[in-house]
Amino acid sequence: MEQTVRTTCAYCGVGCGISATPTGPRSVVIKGDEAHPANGGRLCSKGTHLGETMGLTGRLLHPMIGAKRASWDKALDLVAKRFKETIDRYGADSVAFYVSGQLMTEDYYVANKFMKGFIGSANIDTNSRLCMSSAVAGHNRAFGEDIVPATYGDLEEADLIVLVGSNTAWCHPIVYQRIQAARAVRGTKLVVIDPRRTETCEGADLHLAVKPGTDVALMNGLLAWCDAEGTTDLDWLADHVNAPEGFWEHIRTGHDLWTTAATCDVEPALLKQFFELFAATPRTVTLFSQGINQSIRGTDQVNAIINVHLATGRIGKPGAAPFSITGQPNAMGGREVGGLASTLAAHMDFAPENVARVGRFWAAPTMATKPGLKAVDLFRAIHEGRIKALWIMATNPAVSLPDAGRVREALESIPFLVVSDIMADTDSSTYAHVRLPAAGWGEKDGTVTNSDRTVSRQRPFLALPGEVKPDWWIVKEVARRMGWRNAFAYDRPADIWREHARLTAYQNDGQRVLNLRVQATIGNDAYDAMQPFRWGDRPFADGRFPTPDGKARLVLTKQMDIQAPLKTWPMTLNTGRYRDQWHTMSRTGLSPKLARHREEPLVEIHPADAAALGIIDRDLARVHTAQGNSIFRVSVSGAQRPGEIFTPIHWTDQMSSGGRTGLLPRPLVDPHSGQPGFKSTPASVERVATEWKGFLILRGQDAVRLPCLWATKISVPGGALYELAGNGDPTRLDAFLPKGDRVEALDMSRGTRRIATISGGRLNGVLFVTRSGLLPSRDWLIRQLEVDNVGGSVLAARGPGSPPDRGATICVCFDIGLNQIVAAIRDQQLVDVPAVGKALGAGTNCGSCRPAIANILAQTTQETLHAAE
Ligand SMILES: Nc1nc2c(c(=O)[nH]1)N[C@H]1C(S)=C(S)[C@@H](COP(=O)(O)OP(=O)(O)OC[C@H]3O[C@@H](n4cnc5c(=O)[nH]c(N)nc54)[C@H](O)[C@@H]3O)O[C@H]1N2
Ligand SMILES: Nc1nc2c(c(=O)[nH]1)N[C@H]1C(S)=C(S)[C@@H](COP(=O)(O)OP(=O)(O)OC[C@H]3O[C@@H](n4cnc5c(=O)[nH]c(N)nc54)[C@H](O)[C@@H]3O)O[C@H]1N2
Ligand code: SF4
Ligand SMILES: [Mo]
Repeated sequence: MEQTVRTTCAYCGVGCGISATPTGPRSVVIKGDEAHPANGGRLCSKGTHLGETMGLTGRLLHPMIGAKRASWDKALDLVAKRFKETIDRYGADSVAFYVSGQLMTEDYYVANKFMKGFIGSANIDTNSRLCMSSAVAGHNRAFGEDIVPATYGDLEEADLIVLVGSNTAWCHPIVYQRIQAARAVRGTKLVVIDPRRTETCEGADLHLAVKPGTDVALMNGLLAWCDAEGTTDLDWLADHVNAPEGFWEHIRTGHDLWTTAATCDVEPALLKQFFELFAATPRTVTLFSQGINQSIRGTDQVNAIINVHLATGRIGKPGAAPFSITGQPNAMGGREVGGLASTLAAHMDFAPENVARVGRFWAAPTMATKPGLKAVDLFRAIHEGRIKALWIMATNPAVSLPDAGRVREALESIPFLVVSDIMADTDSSTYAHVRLPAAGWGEKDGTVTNSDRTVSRQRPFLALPGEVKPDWWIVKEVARRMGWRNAFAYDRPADIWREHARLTAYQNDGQRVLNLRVQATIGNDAYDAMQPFRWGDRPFADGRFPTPDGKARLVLTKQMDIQAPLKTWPMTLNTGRYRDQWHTMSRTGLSPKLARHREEPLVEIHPADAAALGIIDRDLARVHTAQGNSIFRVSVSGAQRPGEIFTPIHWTDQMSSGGRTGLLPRPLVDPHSGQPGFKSTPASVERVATEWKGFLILRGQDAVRLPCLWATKISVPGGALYELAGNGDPTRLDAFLPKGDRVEALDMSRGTRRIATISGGRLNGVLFVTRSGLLPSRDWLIRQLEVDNVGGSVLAARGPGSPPDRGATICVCFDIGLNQIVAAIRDQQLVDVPAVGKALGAGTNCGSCRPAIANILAQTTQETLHAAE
C-alpha cells in the first residue's frame, strides 16, 4: 500500500489541501485534506477529478529542439547560448521571460532573481498581469504595500458578504461553500454585483445586475450614502487615513442614490436596499475578482471598494475587510517574490534604496533599475522586433492574452522562443524553437500561497515521467550555463525557500508586512513536513499601514463615461470561466467527467437580442470584434443583460475549430496596472448556417484536426467525442474513421449517414451526419467503446432498454442529467437541494452543482405553478 501524501490542489487560489494516495505509476485516489485550513476536507468538481488528469496523454516528456528530440545538455546549452548572444548584441532589455501564477514560489523566485539581478532587465512579467495586477496596484495605492487584509475566516465572521465581479460558485467553489455554510449558521446576508445572473446569485439576498464598468459609480454612491447616514468612522479616519484634497467634496457631489442608480442601470429601490444593508452592517466583507480587476479602470474600481472600507473603519477587524480573491494556485506567491515586471522582489519596488538592498542581498552583478515591460506591452515589443528572445513558462499567451491573433504573429516572428510546459502541443508551443518538459502537479515540489496568505506545500507523489524536470531546476541550469554558477547553486526547493524567506526579512524592521524571518533557517526535513501557515496575521489591526506616515490613503476615483454602443459593434462582449474547465484546458480537458458540464464553447445572448438577429438556441453564431472573429454555439439566456454577450476563455486549437475567445478582446489596459479590459469589448453577432451537422466518436486519445466549419472535442471514457457541423460534402470526414470492418446505413430522405468501424467486436469509431434529421443521444454510443461484442446494430444508436435522454449533465460526480433532476422534482415533489440529493445523489459529493440544482428547482417549481394556473 502506497503512502498518502498531503499536497495542495493544482487549480484555483482557494488553495485546498488534498490527500493523494497513489494506486499505480500514474493513478491516484484524491480526497480533501480534512486538516487543511482552506477547505477542511471539501473539494470542488475540479479538485475531485484531478485523478482523471494524471495520465501521460499529450505530455511533453523530452526536451525538443524544433521537431527533434534533444538531450537536456544540448537544449539547455542552446537556450543559454541564444540568450547570451542576444544580450551581448542587443542589450539586456532585448530578452524577456513570461511566467505564471501556476509556478511554485521557488520556481518563480529563481526566474525573477535570474532576470532582475543577473541578466539585468526587469522584462519578466507574468499572466498575473492579466489576473490581479489591478488589485496589486490598488493595494499599493491604498496601503503602501500589496497586502490582502482578509482571510477565509472573515467570511465566517461577517454578517454581510458582497461579491463584486466574482462568479464565486464556479471559480472559487469551496469559498462559496464556506459562505453558504456560514449563511446557514449565522444568517449572513449575501449580495452579488454582476451584470450577469450567474449561479453565484442563486439564493443570494440581492443581485444587482449593474451595467458593466460602472462599479466606481456604485461604490462612490455607496460611500456617499454611508457619509450621509453617518456610517463613516470619523475618529478612525482622522487617526489612520489620509484623504486627498477634494475627496469628500467629490463624493458628496453627484453620487446620490438616483444618479447612481441611473449610471449603474439598476432599480433605485434595489440599490437603496443594498446601501441600507451595507450601512447597517459593520461586519462586512467585500470580495472581488475579475469583474473588477479586468477593466481599463480596474485599479480605480479596486480603490473605490477599498475607500468604502477605509472610510467605514471596516478593515483589520474580524469579519470586516475588502477581499481581493486570487485566481491561480500561486498568484500570491508570485507577488511575494516580485514576479511582476513592475515589482522588484519581496514586496519591494524599484526605489533606488530597494534596488541597492536587493542587489546586495543577491550579490547581483547587474541589477535592473527600473520596471520592465508589462505583458501586453511586452508582446507589442516583440511584434515591433524590440524583444528578440522570449522564454514562456507555465502559461499559454496565444490563447489567454487579448488580441491573441496579434500575439500569435508576435510568437511567429520572434527570433528565439523557448516554452516550458507539461504538454507537448499547446497553441503557444507550436511556435517554440525549444520546448522544455516541466514537471506537473503530483510530480513537482514546492510551496504555494493562496488567496488568504496561507502558504502550503505542493508535494510530489508520482515519479517524474520521461525526462521531465521541475521548473526551478530548468531555470537555474540555464543561469549556471550563462556563467552564474554560485548564485544559482540550488540542490532542492528548500534551498530556494530559505533564500526567499531571508530576503523578505533582510533589513526589514517592520517597513514591510511580508516577513518570513522564522522560515529563513528551516531545515530540509522541516520544510518537507511544513504545515500550512499564514503570514501577516491580521494586517492593519493596529490601524498602522506600511506607508511612510503609517496612514492608509483614500484615492479619489471618478466614474469614466461608458462608451455608447457603436453601429458596427452594437453588442458588448464579456468573457470568463466555466465551472469545470481550467483556463486553456490543457489538464481539465483530459477529464471525461469534467467535460460533461459544458461540452462546447457557448455564446450566451439575451432572448431579445437573439430574436432580433434571427438566432435560436443551439444555432451556431460568429462573434466579431475589431480584433477578430470566432464561431460559438448559441445559448439563449435570460441571465444576460440585453446588448451583452458572454463567451468562455477555455477553448483552443487543440480542442476545437471555434470558440476562440482570446482573438476577440481589445489590447487596452488599465493605466495604473497594465491589466487588460477583458470584460468589455465592442462586438457584433451573426448567425452561421450550416448544411449538415453530426458527431464522431473515436477510440483513443490521438489528436485529429477535422476539416469542417465546426468541430469541438471532448474526452470520453476510452476515447473522444467530436461535435461537427459544416457545409459541402461531409463524406470527406469518412477518412477520419479508424480502420476496421465498416458498417453503414443511409437515409436519403433526411440526408443521414451512419458509419461505424469495428474490429473483433470492438468499436473503433462511429460517424453520424445528417442534413435535416435528428441526431441520437451520444451517451449509449460512447459506452459502446467499452463493450466487447459490438455489431452492426450499433448504428441504431440505442440498445434494448437503454434509458431516455438524461439531458445536459448537471452533477458530474454521479453523472446525473437535467432531465433526470426535473423528472424527480416533479414526480417526487422535491422542494429543496438536499431532497434532490437524497432522491438522486446529485450534489452530495463535491457540491459544485448545488447552485445549479437550486436554479432547476426554482424553474421547475415555477413551470409547475404556471401549468397549474
Ligand atoms: N472553474 C474555474 N475556476 C477558476 C478558473 C478557471 O479557469 N475555471 N480560473 C481561476 C482564475 S486564474 C481566476 S483569475 C478566477 C476568476 O474568477 P472570477 O473573477 O469569479 O471569474 P470570471 O468568470 O472571469 O469573472 C467574474 C464575473 O465578473 C463579471 N463582470 C464582468 N464585467 C463586470 C463589471 O463591469 N462589473 C462587475 N461587478 N462584474 C463584472 C462577469 O460577468 C463574471 O461573472 O477564477 C479562478 N478559478
Ligand atoms: N478573454 C479573457 N482572457 C483571459 C481571462 C479572461 O477572463 N478573459 N483571464 C485571464 C486570467 S485571469 C488568467 S490567470 C489567464 C490564464 O491563462 P494561461 O496562463 O495562458 O492558461 P493556462 O491554461 O493555465 O496555461 C498554463 C500552461 O502551463 C502548463 N503547465 C501546467 N503546469 C505546469 C508546470 O508546473 N510547469 C510548466 N512549465 N507548465 C505547466 C499548462 O499545460 C498550460 O499550457 O487567462 C487570462 N485571459
Ligand atoms: S476550490 Fe476546487 S479548484 Fe479551487 S483549490 Fe479547491 S478543489 Fe481546487
Ligand atoms: Mo487569473
